[in-house]
Amino acid sequence: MRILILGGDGYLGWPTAMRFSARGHEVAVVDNFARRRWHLEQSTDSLTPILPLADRIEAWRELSGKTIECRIGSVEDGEFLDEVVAEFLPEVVVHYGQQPSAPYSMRSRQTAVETQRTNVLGTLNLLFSMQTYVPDAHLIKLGTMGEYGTPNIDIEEGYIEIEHNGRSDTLPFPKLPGSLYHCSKVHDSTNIHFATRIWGLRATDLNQGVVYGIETDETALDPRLATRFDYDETFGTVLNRFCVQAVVGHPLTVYGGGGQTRGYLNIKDTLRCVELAALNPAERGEFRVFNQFTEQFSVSEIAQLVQGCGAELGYDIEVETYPNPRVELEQHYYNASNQKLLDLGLEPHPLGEELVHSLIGAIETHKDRVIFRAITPRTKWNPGELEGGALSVGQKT
Ligand code: USQ
Repeated sequence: MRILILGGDGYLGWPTAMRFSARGHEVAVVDNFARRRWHLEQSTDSLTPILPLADRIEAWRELSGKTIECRIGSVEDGEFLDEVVAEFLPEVVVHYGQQPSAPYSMRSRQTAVETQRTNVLGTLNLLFSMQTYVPDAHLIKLGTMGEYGTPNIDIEEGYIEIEHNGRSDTLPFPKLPGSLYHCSKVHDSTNIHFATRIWGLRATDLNQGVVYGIETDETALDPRLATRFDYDETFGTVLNRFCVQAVVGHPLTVYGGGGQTRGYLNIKDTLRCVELAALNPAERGEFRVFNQFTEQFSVSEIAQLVQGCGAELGYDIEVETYPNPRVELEQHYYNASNQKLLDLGLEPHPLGEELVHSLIGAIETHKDRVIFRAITPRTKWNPGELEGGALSVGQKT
């Protein structure tokens, strides 16, 4: 297949590009290096040294004998996207080209506007480019489990059957996003669903949980193929952050009560899920939603796991409760369905001691690159510190 990957220089985009290329697909990547720029602006960096995109692609060609095409530009630029889509004529578009951080979106009005402009307008541009040039292509969009929030009912995969005043219908599952980043993903879902219903496009929204891990089959081939690994308060996800904190002797930063429960998955499973979606496309006019995670954990459970595994490796790890900089429920019901990807053949890599040990080992290799100041949480959801934030609306705990 001809597969276009937007955000192909990122944590997930680069390994995905190599995976499809390794499987013999024709791959082109698009990136505007926004993630590298955001790091530069806050004087932080990936823990793993990463090569410039052109050098990574060259290293991949040298090692695998396969070519990955590359276009530099922004998804917010509709003319650029039209050119890329019209020229490459993809059969599958994998869209990771977004601002992915909840804290970044909550830092200021400027970063919130940038997040929604990049994410919402980028996806809208893409929908128009696909409608015009490749209406039969399959859009695989990275959504987020955070679109649903933490409702006091079971979370279904995208839709819920509702009975109301004696009538029933299957409708989009209600959304309670927990940051302006998560809101951008909800807006995207609405626009994509619209484009499938009205223009007959085909799309799969992968509502992904929190991703952890550093290694995929392809990144392990050579250090030049490494993907980025963020641990700073803005772009680092919780398990990756805790493992770095363990190695550098920083107390684990559990926000608030630690009962916040989310779906999690290994980066290796992300690649498999995207591959399964590509191999089993949605129908014309179908907006398919898969919940993309393999297990559920609370933040405290993640901290305990890292503390225990670290102890076995000789680390004396403290777990510290930080005043929660976010407005989120710290004790809540959480039970989300994730059956659809399993039905397509996903065989999860469960989170356990082996993974944490190998993650800590990989981090130790780059320990001298850790920027200590980047770890402490600083971005508050509500700088005014109002009691009982708006997120409690609709919650019964
Ligand atoms: N948390 C801590 N301590 C930390 C960092 C995070 O207690 O040092 C807590 C947060 O308060 C939150 C949970 O851990 O309750 C998860 O936070 P996270 O930063 O790992 O993940 P999140 O902000 O939810 O966002 C990440 C990705 C995002 C993706 C999302 C999936 O950055 O792109 O959409 O995970 S989900 O969480 O299901 O919405």
